[in-house]
Amino acid sequence: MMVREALMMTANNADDPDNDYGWGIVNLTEAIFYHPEGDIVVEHFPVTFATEGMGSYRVSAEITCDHGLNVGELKVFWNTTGVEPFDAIPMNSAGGDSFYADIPDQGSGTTVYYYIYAQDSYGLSGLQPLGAPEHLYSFIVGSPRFYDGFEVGTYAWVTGGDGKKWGLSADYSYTGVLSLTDSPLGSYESSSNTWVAMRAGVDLSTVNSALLSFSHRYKIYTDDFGYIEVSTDGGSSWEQLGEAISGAQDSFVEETRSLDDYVGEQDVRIRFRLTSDVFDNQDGWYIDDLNIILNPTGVEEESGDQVPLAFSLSQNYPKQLDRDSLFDSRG
Ligand SMILES: [Ca+2]
Ligand SMILES: [Ca+2]
Repeated sequence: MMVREALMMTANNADDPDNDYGWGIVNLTEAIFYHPEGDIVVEHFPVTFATEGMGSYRVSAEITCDHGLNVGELKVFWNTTGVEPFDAIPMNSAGGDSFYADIPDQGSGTTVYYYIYAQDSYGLSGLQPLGAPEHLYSFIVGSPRFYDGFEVGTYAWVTGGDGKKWGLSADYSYTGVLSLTDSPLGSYESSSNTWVAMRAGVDLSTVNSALLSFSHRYKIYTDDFGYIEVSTDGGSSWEQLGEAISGAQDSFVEETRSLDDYVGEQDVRIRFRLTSDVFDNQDGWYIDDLNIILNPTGVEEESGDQVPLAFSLSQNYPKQLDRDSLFDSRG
C-alpha cells in the first residue's frame, strides 16, 4: 500500500472527493493505521535483547493477508550500516500466522538495522516499518533495550479504555516528527479513562537492573491525571509506577522511573493511562523517545545503583533518529 493512498483514503472528504476540497484534511493517526481490505498486515514487536555470543537474534512477526500470503517471499532484510544494500533472510513458519528469521550473531556495540518484507498471493508486497528502508528497526548488540521514538507507527502498542484513542501526533515531538499522545486531535474528553500499553513484554529475568525513561510534555487539568503503570502478567493487572502526572509542562523534559522492583520478571509491560473528570478538558499528554534500558547480569555497573543513561542514550541513535536528519525537533 502506498503512503499517498493511506493519506487520501483516511482524509475527511474521502467518501466524496471533489474539485474544491479534494480528499480533505489529512488524518495522520488514521492514515498510519489504515489497512485496506486485502492488505498485508505485519505485527512485529522489535528485537530488544541481543548480546554477543547469543548465536542469533530472532525477528518474529505475525503476518496475515485476507487473500493469502506468498510464504516463499517473506523475508527479513538486515545490515549493520542502515543504508543499501541489505542482506535478505527468508522467514520460516513458526505455525499459524507466525514467522521468524534469525539474524546472525554480531560483535558487542554493533547496531543492527532491519525491516520485514512480505508478499501476498498476487505478488504485491508490503514493508514494515512503513517507509522502509528509509525507516528501519534497529537494536544495539550488548545494550539491550526496548526503544520507541514513535516515528514508524504504533505497532508495539495496543490501545483501550474510554475516551479518545491514543495515537500519533505531529503537533509536538522531542526527536523526529511524531510523538505518542492520548488525544491526537484537540483536547481529551470528559470522564476519560484511556490507555496505551506495550503489545508484548520485556524480559527482566536476566538483568541486574532496568530503567524506564521517556521525554514528555503535557497540559493536564489539576483534577485529571496521567499514570505510568507496569504489568508483569501479560497486561491482566497493572500497578502504578511512581507519581501521577498532572498540571502543565510546556516543553519536553526527560522522565525516568526505576524498574528494579521488577527484575526477575519475564514479561514486563508499560502502560500510559489518562483519566479525567467532567471539568476543564485540556490538550493532554505527549510522550516521545521511550526507552527501557536493561543492564544485563554479568555487566559491571559503573557506579551507584542506577543504570547509567549514557549506556544507550548518547550514542548509536536508531537510523530514523539520526541527529543530522532531524528537521523538526521542538523541545
Ligand atoms: Ca518521535
Ligand atoms: Ca490533545
